[in-house]
Amino acid sequence: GVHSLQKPVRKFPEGFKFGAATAAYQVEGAWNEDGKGPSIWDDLTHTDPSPISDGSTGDVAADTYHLWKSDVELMKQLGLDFYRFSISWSRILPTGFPDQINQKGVDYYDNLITELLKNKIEPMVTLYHWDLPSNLQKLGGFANPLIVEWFEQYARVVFDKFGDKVKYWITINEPKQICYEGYGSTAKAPRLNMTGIAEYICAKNVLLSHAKVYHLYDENYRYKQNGQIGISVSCTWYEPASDTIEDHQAAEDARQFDWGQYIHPIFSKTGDFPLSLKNNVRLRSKEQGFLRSRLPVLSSEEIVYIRGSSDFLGINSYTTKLTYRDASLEGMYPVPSYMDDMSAVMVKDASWPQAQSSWLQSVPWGFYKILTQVRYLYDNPAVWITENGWSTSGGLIDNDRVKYYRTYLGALLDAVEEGSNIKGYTAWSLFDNFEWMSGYADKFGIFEVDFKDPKRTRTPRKSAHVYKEIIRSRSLDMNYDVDDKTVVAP
Ligand code: GBH
Repeated sequence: GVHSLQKPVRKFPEGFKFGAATAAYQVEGAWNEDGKGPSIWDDLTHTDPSPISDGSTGDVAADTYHLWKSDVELMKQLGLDFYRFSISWSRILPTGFPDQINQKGVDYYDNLITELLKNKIEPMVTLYHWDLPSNLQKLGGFANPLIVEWFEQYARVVFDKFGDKVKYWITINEPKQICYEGYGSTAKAPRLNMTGIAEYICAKNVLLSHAKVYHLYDENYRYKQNGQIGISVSCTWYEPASDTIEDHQAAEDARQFDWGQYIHPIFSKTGDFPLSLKNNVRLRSKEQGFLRSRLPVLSSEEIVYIRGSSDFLGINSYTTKLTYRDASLEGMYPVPSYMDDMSAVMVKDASWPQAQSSWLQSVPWGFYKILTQVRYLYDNPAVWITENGWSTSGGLIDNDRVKYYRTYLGALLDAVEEGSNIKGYTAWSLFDNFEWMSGYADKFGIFEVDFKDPKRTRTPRKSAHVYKEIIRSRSLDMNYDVDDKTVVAP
């Protein structure tokens, strides 16, 4: 905002941490090596690749399964304080269950973690970033309430193996994307498309799975392992498209569906799903002839069990949408469905800078509003920005990405200066990777990866040089410049 223009060089607070992130299926490759079992993403890409824009798979991806050691060297050169990555559940437990523990999978993560620590880079580990073991999906995945036990059993193995070395845990990456995109639509595996039904069953089960593993850690591991555990929620800012009450309500509904659905039960004083979400789904369900709301009830025990079950809030934030209400659009969404329950229309603004990913526009003030709302609504929780980043179609001179990072970090500093309790920031992504339905076409890396090269050569982009300087100086200098020649021909 205005502040960033006033001060060309701004310091980050004492102790603020900088990291970069990846996720197992998006970077590891080695999909069936050394005893790894299949996941729903192996199944999707192998059985019906048609929804993937370039027909690609994560079979090899950025090959971090083999390149972890030189990758840590790159992270060290970049100066990262921490590296956020996820564990592939089926690499550790090929069947999904703890009857078989795959020692080679354990060794892989153990080597990576040990190498990170040797180089003074903290591991921040996500337990689940969308790659459910295939067997568990056959049993219904997150639509089966037993997922809570399965997830706990998996987490137990992980805490036992790595908990002495890992001090930052994230249970689940982006519950809404798991539930709405995977179960309530076809946007992500398992593409269940049980609109208006499965995404809400999933929401309850995801929240309980998260809370179960939080309590497991809190009661059985924290006293000896002394780490912190939280959840990462994707937060888009929804800005009313006009000043009408209707558009303000539409934007508020969109926020509560998108992230309030998951943050409110954990971080609000009262717990439970947000009232507006409960009301919207209950009214629509009734109109449609359902005997109960399609949004499952959380019992008073469950509300208490979920409330407070996080040491910090992980925020993944990328963009902003204009939001309005339009009664004439009745019939636009399937019935029943999440989109129909929300009945808000979300659009882009042609004046905002556009990334390679169609959904992604640069709106730093929207990021500021997210951070301010979270501070206000949930009593200023400890926040880690666990993802933020920009996609291009390629190239090493990524001035648009540099600008995106700088302006978003400026917005973050605005929020910090107003009191937001933000502990750290994570660039998505360290490497170009398998960008889900966009395959390898949307490139998010601050390091380029050459996917045509069997060696998967990595090259730092201009943004990596700029990020390195931000980390080194612990400050944001809008005038710091990197000569393009040093980027292209180092
Ligand atoms: C993250 O999700 C993921 O955690 C990560 O794996 C992924 O690679 C990264 O972002 C980049 O995509 O506006 O209706 O078109 C980001 C989640 C994805 C949520 C796009 C909103 C747009 C839906 N966001 N999605 S829409």
